[in-house]
Amino acid sequence: MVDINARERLKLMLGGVSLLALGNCSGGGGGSNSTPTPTPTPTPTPTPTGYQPSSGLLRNTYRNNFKVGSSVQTPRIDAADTSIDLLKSQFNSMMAEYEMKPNALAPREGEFDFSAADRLVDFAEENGLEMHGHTLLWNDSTPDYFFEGTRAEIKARLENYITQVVSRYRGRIKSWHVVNEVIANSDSEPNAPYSDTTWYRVVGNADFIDWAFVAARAADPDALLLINEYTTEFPDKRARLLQVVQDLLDRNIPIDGVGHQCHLDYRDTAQSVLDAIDAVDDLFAGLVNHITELDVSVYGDPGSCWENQTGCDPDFGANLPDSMQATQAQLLRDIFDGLILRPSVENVSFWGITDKYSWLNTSPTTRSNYPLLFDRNYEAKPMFRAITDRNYEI
Ligand code: 9MR
Repeated sequence: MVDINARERLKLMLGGVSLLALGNCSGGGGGSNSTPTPTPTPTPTPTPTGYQPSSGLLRNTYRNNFKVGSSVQTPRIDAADTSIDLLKSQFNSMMAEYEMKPNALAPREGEFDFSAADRLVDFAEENGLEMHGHTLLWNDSTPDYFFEGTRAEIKARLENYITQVVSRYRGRIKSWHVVNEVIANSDSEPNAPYSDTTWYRVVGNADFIDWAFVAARAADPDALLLINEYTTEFPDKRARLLQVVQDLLDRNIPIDGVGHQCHLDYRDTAQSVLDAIDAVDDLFAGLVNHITELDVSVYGDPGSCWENQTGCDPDFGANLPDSMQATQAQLLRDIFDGLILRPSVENVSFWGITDKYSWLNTSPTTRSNYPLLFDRNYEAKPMFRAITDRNYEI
């Protein structure tokens, strides 16, 4: 099937006639001695199919509360994809989906490649979008050389990396996800409350977290420094995260807030997300909360699907039930209704714009997913309407 978007459909319907010309299409006329011309059949004004949000609706709805962002993939900018028009028209914040990870910025020891990241930071500024940095330290997307050598060498390399990256964009990045996914999923994991990562194993303890925050603060004292984590909506995971944040604060490690990834699925509750914000607020007055990677999967897979792709929910294909869209929309509305009441929440970012390019179409298995605000034809979905229009009936 040829995939055309609303704008292209509009162009096709217009058949190359300009909108201005259509507007002036007023029928016959002419001088008194001219041969009467037949009244032309009026050309119907083309109406775009689907709902068309006004420019700025999403970001303006929350302008007194928080910025609304999305991750961005550079190839979409290169292709002038319609999702980039939506980014500019509806959002006021962005981050790189992969171009600011260590394997993109420093693929080989001693070699930096800032070209893609520079473009994204420039793009954000040119388009009035606040830029956020994702992510300085992660177990994934990190070249092996980062883990080689003695503990002192590993520390020096990490500090140098963070110093180079953060100072390059000093004053241009609002927040950095300094460490990503460093919290264990269960108390029975070997290094709980920390996750059992290569970082932990080569350093011998969790000191790499301290090194990362200290180096980032020195390189850009004005950037907000966050710990970014998934499933903070689960109480036991959250407890380990809070324990680690408390420990960092007790030792004066410079941390400014918590990033809650919020990769949700339709079964999640708004309360569980809001509880995570409240838990940070209750314990740590002054820390900010960001929602960093929001999406709502239409699948409620068991752990085995993530571990070895067994037991995954069956593919909806092209036939997503309306009831599922309604469930997602209600969940998102309830979350946003709660977030606006919580002033520590300064940024709410989605992990993408259109379902078409979501990571969830290939993770944990290849399947059509529908987790974002815009559909594969770039039209705003019930989730978008639920969070931008009080009167929209879900
Ligand atoms: O969506 C991202 C995907 O395109 C990348 O290939 C992958 C590896 O770099 O990372 C994905 O984003 C992850 C994010 O960086 C951290 N939280 C989980 C996200 C989904 O895996």
